[in-house]
Amino acid sequence: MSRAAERLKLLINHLDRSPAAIRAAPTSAQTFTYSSQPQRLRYTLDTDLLTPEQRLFYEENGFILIKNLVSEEDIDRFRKEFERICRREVKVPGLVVMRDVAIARSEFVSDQKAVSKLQDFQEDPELFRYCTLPQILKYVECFTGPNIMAMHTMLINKPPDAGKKTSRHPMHQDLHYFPFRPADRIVCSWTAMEKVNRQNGCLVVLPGTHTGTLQEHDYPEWEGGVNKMYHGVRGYDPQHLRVHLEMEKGDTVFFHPLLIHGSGMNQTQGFRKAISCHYASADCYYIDVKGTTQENIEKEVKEIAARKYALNEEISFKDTWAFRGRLVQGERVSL
Ligand SMILES: O=C(O)CCC(=O)C(=O)O
Ligand SMILES: [Fe+2]
Repeated sequence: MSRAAERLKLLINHLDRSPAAIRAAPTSAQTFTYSSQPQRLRYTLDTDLLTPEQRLFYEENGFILIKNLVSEEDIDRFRKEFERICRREVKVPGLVVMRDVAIARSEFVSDQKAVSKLQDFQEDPELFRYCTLPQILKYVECFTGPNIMAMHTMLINKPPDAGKKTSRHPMHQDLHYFPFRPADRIVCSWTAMEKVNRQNGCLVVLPGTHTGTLQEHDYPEWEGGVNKMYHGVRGYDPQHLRVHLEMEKGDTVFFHPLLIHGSGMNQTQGFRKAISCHYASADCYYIDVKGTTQENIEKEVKEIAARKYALNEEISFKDTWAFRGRLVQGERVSL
């Protein structure tokens, strides 16, 4: 048994007697109970990186925040590359540039300001470097295991709200977008590119919701409009504890794809930036989403892909993922 495992065993035995001891943050009533039969850890793997306390925190809450993980220098380089893309100085194959509904509809604004999100930057060597940073992959491995695929990449440039609250991101579970499983071997890393807080629309999470199931998602009925692909979870308990993840530049949160999360309005004049990647174990497998709550997103993604790649024949939901995914560690087994 490794040292960490030994420590963990000791800790769990200890916890059986004092459950309150490691509750680093308040959580709702559901989830982890400390019985005389220690529960198996199902959301984290035994690597030597996470402390027992960190593992238990993720098991119970579905996320973990690591301070100061990405250097200022790296973040500044990502920001510069983002600006080059906005100025159209570089052309990146496959890149999706999204514009905020309110801003895109308003009178002329310079390109940089209209961009609310970049997606699929796997062919941009500078931005994709984020997905390969060794200090990130070391954490990712605790959730995915050693064979790691970078499946989905985003740089979010949350614009100042134009008064219609369209800068909000509705509460959702990222697994809604993914036709691969198992969910427990998928993790998102999300790094603040500047200080994020409630004023500029930090992430909001509902701790413990990763232990639930995938819910039905759809466009929320918001008066000001909703950004494309920003589906929201239909029914969740509005009374559930919410945690606002206020972070400094370089801080990184890792979270489970079933964790219900979103982000609030950006009430500042600045563009709140974050960079993120969804990783999955290369041992994951694709599922058929026919007859599931994911049928609506499958339809939308297929339509967008057909237009984007001007294809005559239909592209499957699975293929839209299979060709965007990139191996970043280990062996490409199945995805
Ligand atoms: O950065 C944000 O505002 C949240 C983005 C998010 O959760 C997503 O795009 O899935
Ligand atoms: Fe998300």
